[in-house]
Amino acid sequence: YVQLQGIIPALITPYEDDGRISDKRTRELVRHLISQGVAGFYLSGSTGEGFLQTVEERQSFLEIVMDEVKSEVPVIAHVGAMDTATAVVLTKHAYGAGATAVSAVTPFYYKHGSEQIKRHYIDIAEAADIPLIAYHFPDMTGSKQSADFYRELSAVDGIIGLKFTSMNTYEMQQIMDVCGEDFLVFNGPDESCLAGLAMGAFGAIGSTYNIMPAKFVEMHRLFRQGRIDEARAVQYEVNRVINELMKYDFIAFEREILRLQGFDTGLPRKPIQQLSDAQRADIRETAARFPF
Ligand code: HMN
Repeated sequence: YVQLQGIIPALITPYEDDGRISDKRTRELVRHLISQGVAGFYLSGSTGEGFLQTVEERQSFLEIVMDEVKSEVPVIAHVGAMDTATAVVLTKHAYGAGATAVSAVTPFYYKHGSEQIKRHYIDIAEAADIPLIAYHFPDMTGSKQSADFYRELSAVDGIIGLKFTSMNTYEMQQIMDVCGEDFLVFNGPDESCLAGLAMGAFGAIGSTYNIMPAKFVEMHRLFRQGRIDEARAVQYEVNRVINELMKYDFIAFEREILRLQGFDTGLPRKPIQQLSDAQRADIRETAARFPF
């Protein structure tokens, strides 16, 4: 899995102007991001709007990306869903499509006990012979599992790691400590990517890597070389953009930035924020101040 050790965009899903998933725009965005040095792709997660798409759309999007990537970099398909059956269907498909791994957020909306959540993950892991990366995102799912829970998961055959999306790097470290070195933990929050790496994250999966890939790839390289002061300067730089992003829905903001960078990805699906002309102008001004 050493290839996954880097900056992995949680890919925006490019749509046509009429809202259908765009084959052409997807290929263009994927090519561009590979040229910027990203380590792989994470599809159909929060950023990819997987929860606003049909199962068929998620499947066809993965097929387009697999075809464009041609094994140059690993592809992780997020298969998470509220129900186990959907996650299993998506997992079988991802295996057939040749994805490197699947990932699944803890089942959300209903409040399940940890035994049920563990069962959900085991059912996904058993669905196909493809590695599974669990996904901890308590702010979004309302489900917060303990380090002990992840220790049990890490003992399950096929469950190889965790995407950890929370600012609490202490909790992340506690999980890494009990799960052992072979369990790959990926940093979720881009605004504290360097902190996550310093604490031991194997790689980083995030949404702003769609719009600032080269900056984060550079930061990661500096980190690996032990040039921490320089890496920190890059983190400060990207965080000024993330501060601007926080004024908007992050997906709406990133689609607008991508459009200004020459990659039209269409509008996010409702109910995600639809930007007004004034908001577009404000984002254009941000993009001019941070030309990367
Ligand atoms: C995904 O699409 O599933 C993600 O990788 C989510 C990712 O961790 C992002 N978190 C949220 O969307 C809340 C971050 O990349 C986040 O957008 C970034 O740190 C800016 O806040």
